[in-house]
Amino acid sequence: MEIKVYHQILDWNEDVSGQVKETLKKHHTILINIMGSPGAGKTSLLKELIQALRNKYSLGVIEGDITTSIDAKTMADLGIPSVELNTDGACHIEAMSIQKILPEFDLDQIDVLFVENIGNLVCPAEFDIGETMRMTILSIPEGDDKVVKYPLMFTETDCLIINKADVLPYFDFDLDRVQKDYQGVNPGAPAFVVSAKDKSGIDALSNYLKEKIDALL
Ligand SMILES: Nc1nc2c(ncn2[C@@H]2O[C@H](COP(=O)(O)OP(=O)(O)O)[C@@H](O)[C@H]2O)c(=O)[nH]1
Ligand SMILES: [Mg+2]
Ligand SMILES: [Zn+2]
Repeated sequence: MEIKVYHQILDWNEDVSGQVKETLKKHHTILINIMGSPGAGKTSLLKELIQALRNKYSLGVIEGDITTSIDAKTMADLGIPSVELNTDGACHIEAMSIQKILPEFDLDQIDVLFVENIGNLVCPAEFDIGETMRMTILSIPEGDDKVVKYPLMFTETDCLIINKADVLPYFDFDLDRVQKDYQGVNPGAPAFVVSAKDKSGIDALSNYLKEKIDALL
């Protein structure tokens, strides 16, 4: 299948995220911004969430990548409308690019549009891309000090997903510490411990998302 590729636009326009929000609202589409380090499991979890949600909602995906179409192809292979946003090396996505890509989707037919942001724990959190909600993924091999080291990524989000629970026995990763640190920077926000590999915790996460989506749609 041929993958449509867009290149990132970097003209600064602070009104654009507001315009994206307006467009999405008009079409009753929710945009979910998925953030986390390279390799945290963004694509793997998105695949699981698509399977869990696709019977109830119509879905679409924008795959941010600095060069390749690998993740966009994964989504297209699942039969989900999918467009790649190629940032040509840039380390985050901006709203201008989302605005340009939206016409690729028949938004009246899409309830939830996922955006897999560029793998990076720093600047994606600084840019409002017009999203309705954000999810931050941290995986166990990355270490349990990341919430305190990269606070913005954990403050400016709606929920934390701690992925790769299946490898917890092999790492000195203090789950309680991470949950506590997260509550410290983002009080009351939910955290989910999951594994995209053995599927543990995926039901709880998808039930939370269904509740959120139903309340927002
Ligand atoms: N053991 C384990 N490996 C995982 C899990 N989730 C993802 N991976 C692996 O981690 C690597 C990176 O995953 P990917 O979804 O591409 O991460 P992304 O770069 O954040 O999109 C791949 O080799 C996945 O198979 C998990 O829950 N447990
Ligand atoms: Mg990926
Ligand atoms: Zn950046």
